[in-house]
Amino acid sequence: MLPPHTMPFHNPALFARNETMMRSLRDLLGSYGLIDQPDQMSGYAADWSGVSPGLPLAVARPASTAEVSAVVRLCAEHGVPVVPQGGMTGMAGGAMSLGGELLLNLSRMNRVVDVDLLNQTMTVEAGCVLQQVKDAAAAAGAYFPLALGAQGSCQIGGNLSTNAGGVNVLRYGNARSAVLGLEVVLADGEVLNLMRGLRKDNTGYDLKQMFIGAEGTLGVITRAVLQLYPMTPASSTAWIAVDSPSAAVELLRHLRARVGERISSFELISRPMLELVLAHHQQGRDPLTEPHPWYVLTEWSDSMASLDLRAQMEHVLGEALEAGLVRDATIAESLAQVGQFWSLRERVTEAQRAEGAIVKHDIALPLSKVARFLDDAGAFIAATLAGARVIVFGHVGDGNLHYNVLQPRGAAAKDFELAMKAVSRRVYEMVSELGGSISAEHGLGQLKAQQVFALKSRTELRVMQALKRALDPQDLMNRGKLLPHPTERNP
Ligand code: FAD
Ligand code: 2HG
Ligand code: ZN
Repeated sequence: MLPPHTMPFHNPALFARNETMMRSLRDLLGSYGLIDQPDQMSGYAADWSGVSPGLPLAVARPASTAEVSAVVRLCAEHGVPVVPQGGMTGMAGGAMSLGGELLLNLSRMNRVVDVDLLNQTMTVEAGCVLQQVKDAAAAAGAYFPLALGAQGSCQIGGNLSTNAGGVNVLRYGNARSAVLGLEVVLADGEVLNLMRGLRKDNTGYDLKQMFIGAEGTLGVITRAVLQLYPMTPASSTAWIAVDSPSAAVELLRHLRARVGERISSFELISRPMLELVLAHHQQGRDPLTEPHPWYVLTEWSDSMASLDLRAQMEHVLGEALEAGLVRDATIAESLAQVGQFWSLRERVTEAQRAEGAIVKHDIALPLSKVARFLDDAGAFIAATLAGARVIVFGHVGDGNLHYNVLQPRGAAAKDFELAMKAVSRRVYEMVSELGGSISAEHGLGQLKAQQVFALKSRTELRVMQALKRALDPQDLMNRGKLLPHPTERNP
Protein backbone atom coordinates (compact mmCIF):
# COMPACT_ATOMS: atom_id res chain seq x y z
CA MET A 1 0.00 0.00 0.00
CA LEU A 2 1.51 3.33 -1.07
CA PRO A 3 0.99 6.39 1.13
CA PRO A 4 -1.32 8.87 -0.60
CA HIS A 5 1.21 11.56 -1.37
CA THR A 6 4.86 10.71 -1.80
CA MET A 7 7.10 13.57 -2.83
CA PRO A 8 10.81 14.00 -3.42
CA PHE A 9 12.76 15.62 -0.63
CA HIS A 10 16.38 16.47 0.08
CA ASN A 11 18.28 18.93 2.20
CA PRO A 12 21.83 19.60 0.93
CA ALA A 13 22.67 22.24 3.58
CA LEU A 14 21.78 19.87 6.40
CA PHE A 15 23.71 17.13 4.71
CA ALA A 16 26.86 19.29 4.50
CA ARG A 17 26.58 20.27 8.19
CA ASN A 18 26.59 16.61 9.17
CA GLU A 19 29.24 15.43 6.73
CA THR A 20 31.39 13.63 9.30
CA MET A 21 28.48 11.67 10.63
CA MET A 22 27.25 10.87 7.14
CA ARG A 23 30.69 9.46 6.26
CA SER A 24 30.61 7.23 9.35
CA LEU A 25 27.07 6.12 8.52
CA ARG A 26 28.09 5.22 4.97
CA ASP A 27 31.06 3.20 6.28
CA LEU A 28 28.77 1.43 8.69
CA LEU A 29 25.77 0.68 6.48
CA GLY A 30 27.17 0.70 2.95
CA SER A 31 25.36 2.24 0.01
CA TYR A 32 22.42 -0.18 0.32
CA GLY A 33 21.80 0.74 3.95
CA LEU A 34 22.02 4.52 3.64
CA ILE A 35 19.82 6.49 1.31
CA ASP A 36 20.74 10.09 0.65
CA GLN A 37 19.72 10.61 -2.97
CA PRO A 38 16.52 12.64 -3.46
CA ASP A 39 14.99 10.29 -6.02
CA GLN A 40 15.50 7.29 -3.72
CA MET A 41 14.35 9.04 -0.54
CA SER A 42 10.93 10.06 -1.80
CA GLY A 43 9.38 6.70 -0.89
CA TYR A 44 10.19 7.35 2.80
CA ALA A 45 8.53 10.76 2.95
CA ALA A 46 4.86 10.40 3.80
CA ASP A 47 2.49 8.31 5.87
CA TRP A 48 -1.33 8.20 5.97
CA SER A 49 -1.84 11.18 8.28
CA GLY A 50 -2.19 13.77 5.53
CA VAL A 51 0.42 16.10 7.14
CA SER A 52 3.15 17.50 4.90
CA PRO A 53 6.52 15.88 5.48
CA GLY A 54 9.60 17.93 6.53
CA LEU A 55 13.08 17.55 5.07
CA PRO A 56 15.10 14.79 6.73
CA LEU A 57 18.87 14.43 6.68
CA ALA A 58 18.84 10.94 5.13
CA VAL A 59 17.33 7.49 5.52
CA ALA A 60 19.28 4.79 7.38
CA ARG A 61 18.24 1.19 6.76
CA PRO A 62 20.12 -0.97 9.27
CA ALA A 63 19.87 -4.76 8.94
CA SER A 64 20.56 -5.83 12.55
CA THR A 65 20.21 -4.72 16.16
CA ALA A 66 23.98 -4.08 16.22
CA GLU A 67 23.63 -1.72 13.25
CA VAL A 68 20.64 0.09 14.81
CA SER A 69 22.69 0.49 17.97
CA ALA A 70 25.68 1.90 16.05
CA VAL A 71 23.46 4.31 14.06
CA VAL A 72 21.71 5.62 17.18
CA ARG A 73 25.05 5.94 19.01
CA LEU A 74 26.43 8.05 16.13
CA CYS A 75 23.33 10.25 16.20
CA ALA A 76 23.72 10.73 19.97
CA GLU A 77 27.37 11.70 19.54
CA HIS A 78 26.52 14.24 16.83
CA GLY A 79 23.27 15.49 18.37
CA VAL A 80 21.19 14.43 15.36
CA PRO A 81 17.54 13.57 16.06
CA VAL A 82 16.22 10.18 14.97
CA VAL A 83 12.78 9.21 13.65
CA PRO A 84 12.12 5.46 13.82
CA GLN A 85 10.08 4.39 10.83
CA GLY A 86 8.04 1.22 10.25
CA GLY A 87 5.58 0.63 7.43
CA MET A 88 4.49 4.30 7.28
CA THR A 89 0.80 3.50 7.58
CA GLY A 90 0.47 5.63 10.74
CA MET A 91 -2.35 8.17 10.94
CA ALA A 92 -0.72 10.69 13.28
CA GLY A 93 2.44 11.67 11.37
CA GLY A 94 4.65 9.92 13.93
CA ALA A 95 7.07 8.35 11.45
CA MET A 96 7.62 11.48 9.42
CA SER A 97 10.39 14.04 9.57
CA LEU A 98 9.69 17.46 11.04
CA GLY A 99 12.96 18.58 9.43
CA GLY A 100 16.61 17.62 9.88
CA GLU A 101 16.31 14.17 11.48
CA LEU A 102 17.74 10.87 10.38
CA LEU A 103 14.90 8.56 9.37
CA LEU A 104 15.69 5.13 10.78
CA ASN A 105 13.73 2.68 8.69
CA LEU A 106 13.40 -0.87 10.07
CA SER A 107 12.19 -2.64 6.93
CA ARG A 108 15.40 -4.66 6.43
CA MET A 109 14.99 -6.21 9.88
CA ASN A 110 12.25 -8.52 8.68
CA ARG A 111 13.10 -12.00 9.92
CA VAL A 112 10.78 -14.29 11.84
CA VAL A 113 13.49 -15.62 14.14
CA ASP A 114 11.64 -18.47 15.82
CA VAL A 115 8.22 -20.01 16.44
CA ASP A 116 8.07 -21.90 19.76
CA LEU A 117 4.85 -23.92 19.70
CA LEU A 118 5.39 -25.44 23.16
CA ASN A 119 5.70 -21.97 24.69
CA GLN A 120 3.08 -20.56 22.26
CA THR A 121 5.34 -17.67 21.31
CA MET A 122 7.18 -16.35 18.30
CA THR A 123 10.26 -14.15 18.08
CA VAL A 124 10.33 -11.56 15.32
CA GLU A 125 12.40 -8.62 14.17
CA ALA A 126 10.66 -5.25 14.34
CA GLY A 127 10.55 -4.73 10.58
CA CYS A 128 8.40 -7.80 9.90
CA VAL A 129 5.19 -6.81 8.14
CA LEU A 130 2.16 -7.77 10.27
CA GLN A 131 0.75 -10.04 7.54
CA GLN A 132 4.08 -11.89 7.44
CA VAL A 133 3.88 -12.45 11.21
CA LYS A 134 0.31 -13.74 10.94
CA ASP A 135 1.23 -16.02 8.02
CA ALA A 136 4.26 -17.45 9.84
CA ALA A 137 2.12 -18.20 12.89
CA ALA A 138 -0.54 -19.86 10.71
CA ALA A 139 2.06 -21.92 8.85
CA ALA A 140 3.20 -23.29 12.22
CA GLY A 141 -0.41 -24.07 13.23
CA ALA A 142 -0.97 -21.11 15.56
CA TYR A 143 -2.85 -17.83 15.48
CA PHE A 144 -1.56 -14.27 15.92
CA PRO A 145 -4.70 -12.18 16.43
CA LEU A 146 -3.65 -8.55 15.81
CA ALA A 147 -5.57 -7.54 12.66
CA LEU A 148 -6.05 -4.20 10.88
CA GLY A 149 -6.72 -2.88 7.41
CA ALA A 150 -3.06 -1.93 6.91
CA GLN A 151 -1.69 -5.35 7.88
CA GLY A 152 -0.17 -5.88 4.43
CA SER A 153 2.13 -2.88 4.97
CA CYS A 154 2.45 -1.97 8.67
CA GLN A 155 5.30 -3.49 10.66
CA ILE A 156 5.19 -5.16 14.04
CA GLY A 157 7.60 -2.50 15.41
CA GLY A 158 5.15 0.20 14.30
CA ASN A 159 2.21 -1.77 15.74
CA LEU A 160 3.87 -2.05 19.13
CA SER A 161 5.08 1.55 19.11
CA THR A 162 1.55 2.82 18.43
CA ASN A 163 -0.06 0.11 20.60
CA ALA A 164 -2.26 -0.61 17.59
CA GLY A 165 -5.84 -1.80 18.02
CA GLY A 166 -7.78 -3.08 15.03
CA VAL A 167 -10.70 -5.45 14.73
CA ASN A 168 -9.90 -8.15 17.31
CA VAL A 169 -9.32 -6.06 20.44
CA LEU A 170 -12.64 -7.06 21.97
CA ARG A 171 -11.38 -10.63 22.39
CA TYR A 172 -7.57 -10.46 22.32
CA GLY A 173 -6.70 -6.96 23.51
CA ASN A 174 -4.54 -4.42 21.68
CA ALA A 175 -0.92 -4.76 20.55
CA ARG A 176 0.31 -4.37 24.12
CA SER A 177 -1.34 -7.63 25.12
CA ALA A 178 0.50 -9.47 22.36
CA VAL A 179 3.98 -8.84 23.81
CA LEU A 180 5.89 -11.05 26.23
CA GLY A 181 9.39 -9.78 25.47
CA LEU A 182 11.06 -6.82 23.79
CA GLU A 183 14.48 -5.63 22.65
CA VAL A 184 15.02 -1.88 22.44
CA VAL A 185 17.92 0.31 21.37
CA LEU A 186 18.03 3.22 23.79
CA ALA A 187 18.76 6.83 22.87
CA ASP A 188 22.50 6.45 23.66
CA GLY A 189 22.76 3.34 21.45
CA GLU A 190 22.80 0.82 24.31
CA VAL A 191 20.73 -2.34 23.74
CA LEU A 192 18.10 -3.14 26.39
CA ASN A 193 17.36 -6.86 26.16
CA LEU A 194 14.00 -7.79 27.70
CA MET A 195 13.42 -10.81 25.45
CA ARG A 196 11.86 -13.12 28.01
CA GLY A 197 8.99 -15.25 26.76
CA LEU A 198 7.31 -15.40 30.16
CA ARG A 199 3.69 -14.97 31.11
CA LYS A 200 4.64 -14.40 34.72
CA ASP A 201 7.61 -12.29 35.77
CA ASN A 202 7.25 -10.07 38.82
CA THR A 203 10.88 -9.04 39.13
CA GLY A 204 10.32 -5.31 39.38
CA TYR A 205 9.12 -2.72 36.87
CA ASP A 206 7.74 -4.14 33.63
CA LEU A 207 10.08 -2.03 31.50
CA LYS A 208 8.91 -3.33 28.12
CA GLN A 209 5.50 -1.69 28.64
CA MET A 210 7.12 1.78 28.62
CA PHE A 211 8.19 1.37 25.02
CA ILE A 212 4.84 0.01 23.81
CA GLY A 213 2.71 2.95 22.69
CA ALA A 214 5.70 5.32 23.12
CA GLU A 215 5.71 6.07 19.36
CA GLY A 216 9.49 5.85 19.13
CA THR A 217 10.08 8.66 21.66
CA LEU A 218 11.97 6.48 24.16
CA GLY A 219 13.97 4.13 21.92
CA VAL A 220 13.89 1.92 18.84
CA ILE A 221 12.14 -1.45 19.13
CA THR A 222 14.27 -4.02 17.32
CA ARG A 223 12.81 -7.43 18.30
CA ALA A 224 9.82 -8.83 20.15
CA VAL A 225 8.56 -12.07 21.65
CA LEU A 226 4.88 -12.33 20.71
CA GLN A 227 2.16 -14.39 22.29
CA LEU A 228 0.39 -16.98 20.10
CA TYR A 229 -3.12 -18.39 20.39
CA PRO A 230 -4.87 -21.55 19.18
CA MET A 231 -6.19 -21.49 15.63
CA THR A 232 -9.94 -20.92 15.30
CA PRO A 233 -11.17 -23.33 12.61
CA ALA A 234 -14.84 -22.72 13.50
CA SER A 235 -16.08 -19.27 12.56
CA SER A 236 -19.12 -17.37 11.36
CA THR A 237 -19.55 -13.81 10.12
CA ALA A 238 -22.70 -11.69 9.93
CA TRP A 239 -23.68 -8.33 8.49
CA ILE A 240 -26.44 -6.94 10.71
CA ALA A 241 -28.70 -3.90 10.36
CA VAL A 242 -29.61 -2.04 13.55
CA ASP A 243 -31.64 1.09 14.32
CA SER A 244 -29.01 3.06 16.18
CA PRO A 245 -25.63 2.92 17.90
CA SER A 246 -27.40 2.30 21.20
CA ALA A 247 -29.13 -0.71 19.63
CA ALA A 248 -25.68 -1.93 18.54
CA VAL A 249 -24.32 -1.61 22.08
CA GLU A 250 -27.38 -3.33 23.50
CA LEU A 251 -27.00 -6.08 20.88
CA LEU A 252 -23.41 -6.64 21.96
CA ARG A 253 -24.53 -7.09 25.57
CA HIS A 254 -27.18 -9.56 24.40
CA LEU A 255 -24.68 -11.55 22.29
CA ARG A 256 -21.96 -11.61 24.94
CA ALA A 257 -24.39 -13.05 27.44
CA ARG A 258 -24.97 -15.94 25.00
CA VAL A 259 -21.66 -16.64 23.23
CA GLY A 260 -19.18 -14.72 25.39
CA GLU A 261 -15.58 -14.62 24.25
CA ARG A 262 -16.38 -16.23 20.88
CA ILE A 263 -17.17 -12.74 19.56
CA SER A 264 -13.84 -11.63 18.15
CA SER A 265 -15.00 -8.61 16.12
CA PHE A 266 -17.93 -6.25 16.55
CA GLU A 267 -17.63 -3.33 14.14
CA LEU A 268 -20.07 -0.44 13.67
CA ILE A 269 -20.63 1.17 10.25
CA SER A 270 -23.03 4.01 9.51
CA ARG A 271 -25.07 4.10 6.31
CA PRO A 272 -23.21 7.20 4.99
CA MET A 273 -19.92 5.31 5.47
CA LEU A 274 -21.24 2.27 3.60
CA GLU A 275 -22.52 4.50 0.79
CA LEU A 276 -19.07 6.08 0.40
CA VAL A 277 -17.45 2.65 0.17
CA LEU A 278 -20.01 1.48 -2.39
CA ALA A 279 -19.45 4.65 -4.42
CA HIS A 280 -15.71 4.02 -4.64
CA HIS A 281 -15.56 0.21 -4.74
CA GLN A 282 -16.77 -1.15 -8.04
CA GLN A 283 -17.23 -4.75 -6.88
CA GLY A 284 -18.84 -3.73 -3.58
CA ARG A 285 -22.48 -4.74 -2.96
CA ASP A 286 -24.80 -3.81 -0.11
CA PRO A 287 -25.17 -7.17 1.72
CA LEU A 288 -28.84 -6.40 2.52
CA THR A 289 -31.70 -5.62 0.13
CA GLU A 290 -33.00 -2.52 1.96
CA PRO A 291 -30.95 0.43 3.26
CA HIS A 292 -30.65 0.78 7.05
CA PRO A 293 -29.16 3.59 9.17
CA TRP A 294 -26.49 1.54 10.98
CA TYR A 295 -24.73 -1.79 10.55
CA VAL A 296 -22.71 -4.17 12.67
CA LEU A 297 -20.15 -6.53 11.18
CA THR A 298 -19.44 -9.29 13.64
CA GLU A 299 -17.19 -12.32 13.50
CA TRP A 300 -17.36 -15.23 15.94
CA SER A 301 -14.75 -17.94 16.16
CA ASP A 302 -13.76 -20.96 18.21
CA SER A 303 -10.88 -23.39 18.33
CA MET A 304 -13.19 -26.41 18.45
CA ALA A 305 -13.54 -27.34 14.76
CA SER A 306 -16.71 -29.39 15.32
CA LEU A 307 -18.64 -26.45 16.79
CA ASP A 308 -21.41 -25.30 14.43
CA LEU A 309 -21.05 -21.57 15.02
CA ARG A 310 -23.15 -20.70 12.01
CA ALA A 311 -26.18 -22.52 13.48
CA GLN A 312 -25.48 -20.88 16.84
CA MET A 313 -25.30 -17.46 15.19
CA GLU A 314 -28.55 -18.01 13.32
CA HIS A 315 -30.30 -18.96 16.53
CA VAL A 316 -28.93 -16.10 18.64
CA LEU A 317 -29.53 -13.47 15.94
CA GLY A 318 -33.06 -14.84 15.52
CA GLU A 319 -33.66 -14.18 19.20
CA ALA A 320 -32.22 -10.66 18.85
CA LEU A 321 -34.53 -10.02 15.88
CA GLU A 322 -37.54 -11.07 17.94
CA ALA A 323 -36.38 -8.87 20.80
CA GLY A 324 -36.31 -5.91 18.39
CA LEU A 325 -32.52 -5.42 18.67
CA VAL A 326 -31.89 -6.27 15.04
CA ARG A 327 -33.69 -4.99 11.91
CA ASP A 328 -32.26 -7.48 9.44
CA ALA A 329 -29.15 -9.66 9.11
CA THR A 330 -27.32 -11.92 6.73
CA ILE A 331 -24.81 -14.60 7.69
CA ALA A 332 -21.97 -15.29 5.25
CA GLU A 333 -22.55 -18.53 3.31
CA SER A 334 -18.99 -18.97 2.10
CA LEU A 335 -15.44 -17.77 2.65
CA ALA A 336 -15.89 -15.61 -0.45
CA GLN A 337 -18.84 -13.88 1.21
CA VAL A 338 -16.87 -13.40 4.42
CA GLY A 339 -14.27 -11.67 2.25
CA GLN A 340 -16.96 -9.47 0.64
CA PHE A 341 -18.29 -8.30 4.02
CA TRP A 342 -14.80 -7.52 5.28
CA SER A 343 -13.75 -5.79 2.07
CA LEU A 344 -16.53 -3.23 2.67
CA ARG A 345 -15.07 -2.55 6.11
CA GLU A 346 -11.44 -2.52 4.96
CA ARG A 347 -12.06 0.05 2.23
CA VAL A 348 -13.30 2.81 4.52
CA THR A 349 -10.04 4.77 4.67
CA GLU A 350 -9.53 4.95 0.94
CA ALA A 351 -13.21 5.73 0.28
CA GLN A 352 -13.09 8.71 2.66
CA ARG A 353 -9.90 10.03 1.12
CA ALA A 354 -11.45 9.99 -2.33
CA GLU A 355 -14.08 12.49 -1.09
CA GLY A 356 -11.70 15.37 -0.28
CA ALA A 357 -10.53 16.95 2.98
CA ILE A 358 -11.31 14.98 6.09
CA VAL A 359 -10.71 15.60 9.78
CA LYS A 360 -10.47 12.41 11.83
CA HIS A 361 -11.22 11.81 15.48
CA ASP A 362 -9.98 8.44 16.72
CA ILE A 363 -11.78 8.28 20.04
CA ALA A 364 -12.61 5.81 22.80
CA LEU A 365 -15.64 5.99 25.04
CA PRO A 366 -17.19 3.84 27.73
CA LEU A 367 -19.72 1.73 25.80
CA SER A 368 -22.51 3.17 27.92
CA LYS A 369 -21.66 6.69 26.64
CA VAL A 370 -21.37 5.97 22.89
CA ALA A 371 -24.97 6.90 22.02
CA ARG A 372 -24.94 10.07 24.11
CA PHE A 373 -21.69 11.24 22.47
CA LEU A 374 -23.00 10.60 18.95
CA ASP A 375 -26.21 12.53 19.68
CA ASP A 376 -24.42 15.52 21.24
CA ALA A 377 -21.53 15.73 18.78
CA GLY A 378 -23.84 15.24 15.78
CA ALA A 379 -26.14 18.05 16.92
CA PHE A 380 -23.16 20.33 17.59
CA ILE A 381 -21.59 19.77 14.16
CA ALA A 382 -24.89 20.16 12.32
CA ALA A 383 -25.42 23.50 14.07
CA THR A 384 -21.83 24.71 13.56
CA LEU A 385 -20.69 23.60 10.10
CA ALA A 386 -23.43 23.51 7.50
CA GLY A 387 -22.98 20.71 4.97
CA ALA A 388 -20.18 18.94 6.83
CA ARG A 389 -20.59 15.18 6.47
CA VAL A 390 -20.15 13.15 9.63
CA ILE A 391 -18.84 9.67 8.92
CA VAL A 392 -18.96 7.21 11.79
CA PHE A 393 -17.55 3.71 11.98
CA GLY A 394 -15.20 1.80 14.22
CA HIS A 395 -14.49 -0.91 16.68
CA VAL A 396 -17.55 -0.28 18.81
CA GLY A 397 -17.10 -3.60 20.60
CA ASP A 398 -14.17 -2.05 22.48
CA GLY A 399 -15.61 1.49 22.56
CA ASN A 400 -13.36 2.89 19.78
CA LEU A 401 -15.16 5.07 17.24
CA HIS A 402 -13.71 6.74 14.15
CA TYR A 403 -15.69 9.97 14.21
CA ASN A 404 -14.62 11.61 10.98
CA VAL A 405 -15.87 14.81 9.37
CA LEU A 406 -15.76 15.27 5.61
CA GLN A 407 -15.74 18.65 3.96
CA PRO A 408 -19.07 19.91 2.60
CA ARG A 409 -19.35 19.13 -1.12
CA GLY A 410 -17.78 21.92 -3.15
CA ALA A 411 -16.20 23.70 -0.14
CA ALA A 412 -12.56 24.81 -0.16
CA ALA A 413 -10.46 22.26 1.75
CA LYS A 414 -8.39 24.95 3.51
CA ASP A 415 -11.45 26.85 4.82
CA PHE A 416 -12.98 23.61 6.03
CA GLU A 417 -9.80 22.51 7.84
CA LEU A 418 -9.52 25.91 9.50
CA ALA A 419 -13.13 25.85 10.65
CA MET A 420 -12.68 22.31 11.92
CA LYS A 421 -9.96 23.33 14.41
CA ALA A 422 -12.49 24.81 16.84
CA VAL A 423 -14.99 22.04 16.07
CA SER A 424 -12.42 19.32 16.87
CA ARG A 425 -11.52 21.07 20.12
CA ARG A 426 -15.15 20.90 21.19
CA VAL A 427 -15.53 17.30 20.00
CA TYR A 428 -12.51 16.35 22.12
CA GLU A 429 -13.95 18.23 25.10
CA MET A 430 -17.17 16.24 24.73
CA VAL A 431 -15.17 13.02 24.63
CA SER A 432 -13.25 14.00 27.78
CA GLU A 433 -16.41 15.08 29.58
CA LEU A 434 -17.80 11.58 29.01
CA GLY A 435 -14.65 9.94 30.37
CA GLY A 436 -13.25 9.02 26.95
CA SER A 437 -9.90 9.28 25.17
CA ILE A 438 -9.04 11.45 22.17
CA SER A 439 -6.55 8.91 20.86
CA ALA A 440 -7.81 5.35 21.03
CA GLU A 441 -5.45 3.49 18.72
CA HIS A 442 -3.62 5.73 16.23
CA GLY A 443 -1.42 7.56 18.74
CA LEU A 444 -0.63 11.26 19.16
CA GLY A 445 2.27 11.53 16.68
CA GLN A 446 2.72 15.09 15.47
CA LEU A 447 -0.96 15.67 14.69
CA LYS A 448 -2.10 15.53 18.32
CA ALA A 449 1.18 16.14 20.15
CA GLN A 450 0.07 19.52 21.47
CA GLN A 451 -3.12 18.02 22.89
CA VAL A 452 -1.16 16.19 25.53
CA PHE A 453 -0.77 19.40 27.55
CA ALA A 454 -4.51 19.93 27.73
CA LEU A 455 -5.30 16.28 28.36
CA LYS A 456 -3.02 15.20 31.13
CA SER A 457 -2.93 16.31 34.72
CA ARG A 458 0.20 18.19 35.90
CA THR A 459 1.30 15.13 37.81
CA GLU A 460 0.85 12.80 34.83
CA LEU A 461 2.79 15.23 32.61
CA ARG A 462 5.56 15.51 35.20
CA VAL A 463 6.00 11.73 35.33
CA MET A 464 5.94 11.45 31.51
CA GLN A 465 8.53 14.22 31.16
CA ALA A 466 10.74 12.70 33.86
CA LEU A 467 10.68 9.39 31.98
CA LYS A 468 11.52 11.07 28.70
CA ARG A 469 14.39 13.06 30.27
CA ALA A 470 15.80 9.97 31.98
CA LEU A 471 15.82 7.85 28.82
CA ASP A 472 16.48 10.53 26.23
CA PRO A 473 18.23 13.47 27.91
CA GLN A 474 19.16 15.10 24.57
CA ASP A 475 15.57 14.80 23.26
CA LEU A 476 16.73 13.04 20.11
CA MET A 477 14.21 10.18 19.87
CA ASN A 478 11.31 11.25 17.66
CA ARG A 479 11.56 14.83 18.91
CA GLY A 480 8.35 16.84 18.79
CA LYS A 481 6.07 13.78 18.65
CA LEU A 482 3.69 12.55 21.37
CA LEU A 483 5.23 14.70 24.13
CA PRO A 484 6.79 17.88 22.76
CA HIS A 485 9.35 19.70 24.87
CA PRO A 486 7.44 22.09 27.20
CA THR A 487 9.06 25.07 25.45
CA GLU A 488 7.46 24.00 22.17
CA ARG A 489 4.05 24.31 23.70
CA ASN A 490 1.58 26.26 21.57
CA PRO A 491 -0.47 28.88 23.38
P1 FAD B 1 4.69 3.86 11.18
O1 FAD B 1 3.58 4.62 10.59
O2 FAD B 1 5.90 3.69 10.34
O3 FAD B 1 5.12 4.51 12.57
C1 FAD B 1 4.17 4.77 13.55
C2 FAD B 1 4.88 5.25 14.84
O4 FAD B 1 5.67 4.21 15.39
C3 FAD B 1 5.84 6.41 14.60
O5 FAD B 1 5.81 7.25 15.72
C4 FAD B 1 7.20 5.74 14.49
O6 FAD B 1 8.26 6.60 14.87
C5 FAD B 1 7.05 4.59 15.46
N1 FAD B 1 7.82 3.39 15.11
C6 FAD B 1 7.69 2.62 14.00
N2 FAD B 1 8.51 1.56 14.08
C7 FAD B 1 9.20 1.69 15.26
C8 FAD B 1 10.19 0.91 15.92
N3 FAD B 1 10.66 -0.22 15.40
N4 FAD B 1 10.66 1.35 17.12
C9 FAD B 1 10.18 2.49 17.68
N5 FAD B 1 9.25 3.26 17.09
C10 FAD B 1 8.76 2.86 15.90
N6 FAD B 1 -4.38 1.42 13.33
C11 FAD B 1 -5.02 0.76 14.32
O7 FAD B 1 -4.60 0.81 15.47
N7 FAD B 1 -6.16 0.04 14.04
C12 FAD B 1 -6.66 -0.06 12.80
O8 FAD B 1 -7.69 -0.70 12.60
C13 FAD B 1 -5.97 0.59 11.74
N8 FAD B 1 -6.40 0.48 10.48
C14 FAD B 1 -5.73 1.11 9.48
C15 FAD B 1 -6.19 0.97 8.17
C16 FAD B 1 -5.53 1.61 7.13
C17 FAD B 1 -6.04 1.43 5.73
C18 FAD B 1 -4.38 2.40 7.41
C19 FAD B 1 -3.62 3.09 6.29
C20 FAD B 1 -3.91 2.53 8.70
C21 FAD B 1 -4.58 1.90 9.76
N9 FAD B 1 -4.15 2.01 11.08
C22 FAD B 1 -4.81 1.35 12.07
C23 FAD B 1 -3.01 2.87 11.42
C24 FAD B 1 -1.63 2.16 11.30
O9 FAD B 1 -1.68 1.06 10.44
C25 FAD B 1 -1.13 1.73 12.69
O10 FAD B 1 -0.90 2.86 13.48
C26 FAD B 1 0.16 0.89 12.64
O11 FAD B 1 0.38 0.34 13.92
C27 FAD B 1 1.39 1.68 12.22
O12 FAD B 1 2.42 0.78 11.90
P2 FAD B 1 3.59 1.21 10.89
O13 FAD B 1 4.59 0.11 10.85
O14 FAD B 1 3.03 1.63 9.61
O15 FAD B 1 4.20 2.43 11.69
C1 2HG C 1 -9.85 1.62 10.74
O1 2HG C 1 -10.42 1.25 11.76
C2 2HG C 1 -8.62 2.46 10.85
O2 2HG C 1 -10.22 1.24 9.61
C3 2HG C 1 -8.67 3.71 9.99
O3 2HG C 1 -8.31 2.73 12.16
C4 2HG C 1 -9.59 4.77 10.47
O4 2HG C 1 -9.64 5.90 8.33
C5 2HG C 1 -9.80 5.99 9.55
O5 2HG C 1 -10.19 7.01 10.11
ZN1 ZN D 1 -9.58 1.68 13.58
